[in-house]
Amino acid sequence: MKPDLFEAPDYYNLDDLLNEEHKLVRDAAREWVKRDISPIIESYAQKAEFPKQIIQGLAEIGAFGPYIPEKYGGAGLDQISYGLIMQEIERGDSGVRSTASVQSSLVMYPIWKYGNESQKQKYLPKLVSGEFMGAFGLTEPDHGSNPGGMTTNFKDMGDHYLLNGAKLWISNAPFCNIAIVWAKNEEGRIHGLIVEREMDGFSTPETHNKWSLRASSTGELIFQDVKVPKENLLPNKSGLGAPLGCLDSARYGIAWGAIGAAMDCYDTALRYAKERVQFGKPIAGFQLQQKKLAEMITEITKAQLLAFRLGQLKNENRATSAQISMAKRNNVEMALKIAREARQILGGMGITGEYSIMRHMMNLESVVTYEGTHDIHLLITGFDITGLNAFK
Ligand code: TGC
Ligand code: FAD
Repeated sequence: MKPDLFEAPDYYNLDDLLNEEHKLVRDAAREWVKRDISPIIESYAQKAEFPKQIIQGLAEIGAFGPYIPEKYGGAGLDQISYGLIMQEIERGDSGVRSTASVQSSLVMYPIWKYGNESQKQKYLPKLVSGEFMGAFGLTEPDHGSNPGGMTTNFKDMGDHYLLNGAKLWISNAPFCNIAIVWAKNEEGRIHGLIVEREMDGFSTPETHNKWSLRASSTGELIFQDVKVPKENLLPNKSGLGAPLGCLDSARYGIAWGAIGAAMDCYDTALRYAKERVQFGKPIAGFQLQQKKLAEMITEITKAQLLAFRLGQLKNENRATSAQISMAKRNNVEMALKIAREARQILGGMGITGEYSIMRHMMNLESVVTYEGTHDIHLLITGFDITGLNAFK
């Protein structure tokens, strides 16, 4: 792969809106990606393997639960810092950002928000440091966009719960130490359970042959009469709103992360277009290529503004789920379109692993599907503005 010459585009001087802490956190993540991700990521994606050695570095740049309070080992950062970290990591690779998103928003967040004090003390510091890695099991083979229909269930056996069922498409599953599993009790109410790898009857087979997120490890969570101690139930929230609340946090991070992938594609295409000579001049001098590049920077700038404003609203606890859906949907679609256009600017070179663009493009096909598909987020906006629910 070519050396990482990335220069972040900031067409509207958005840096002026960031405070010193934001810039420090962002720059540390940016440097780490340049040093520890860019040189290795292509080969891990080619061999479809998660680079486990990066877990320590992710912990050191604060990528695991950056907003978790210091008393649980977190950095206590604000939501804009969280977004900036996701942006920088996804500039390197969406799969690496996935690992950090799941750990932060889908494992630490529910323990922090719905767990009791002893669960927080037991798990959060180990998740912050990367000693424990987590997975989040919501999706099932027959229930993807409609998680409320899940069939994974647990029965009260007096001194423990008995868990049965299966989850599919679970990021981090093959190597997780714990999984937050959403399952129905005997009354059909959804609860979150903390399932530990060592529990008998729990297995996590890996999903192979993905063309997307190849450097991220994806698998199943299978529960066959798993005895879960009663103290592993998250006591402070139940119902579908509990997992959906975690998704709000993860979708917010993705809205920022997608900007990183788009920035990398744009920056690569701009540099290439200025260097590549055809018909006696750099292809950047042709109007058709300028149109592509000008539209890219316009869309990136709009996405940056959307994410920044959403971050302000999140910091004030005023961001609605529908606003988060709009940003996730818009920014991922923006990044996917930019990846496709950038790939064309590089001509044949664009399909090789010498450049990051094709890997970003393939990754974004997952990002546009997980955490709520492009269609589902449009319907969430449709419901919000009309008051009419297209899901029912
Ligand atoms: P609905 O009846 O509308 O709602 C059920 C209850 O949930 C509440 N609610 C929310 N609460 C918090 N945050 C949200 N975003 C919420 N949206 C809804 C709602 O108020 C209600 O509460 P209550 O108290 O009245 O019961 O539910 P529905 O069954 O009609 O479904 C709605 C729909 C389709 C929007 C939702 O189910 C959905 O978002 N589907 C998409 C599924 C999805 O996003 N799955 C993601 C799986 S995790 C993943 O992909 C991780 S990838 C990680 C990575 O690698 O980065
Ligand atoms: P389906 O729900 O079957 O949808 C298929 C198509 O139908 C889509 O185009 C969808 O938009 C459309 N559709 C569905 N319902 C409607 C409707 N009402 N109106 C119009 N169109 C509709 N899940 C987890 O729980 N944890 C994870 O860690 C996780 N990681 C993932 C990692 C990867 C790489 C991938 C690919 C997925 C991951 N997922 C995870 C699962 C992901 O959230 C689901 O794939 C996603 O929610 C869509 O579900 P589905 O694939 O079953 O598609």
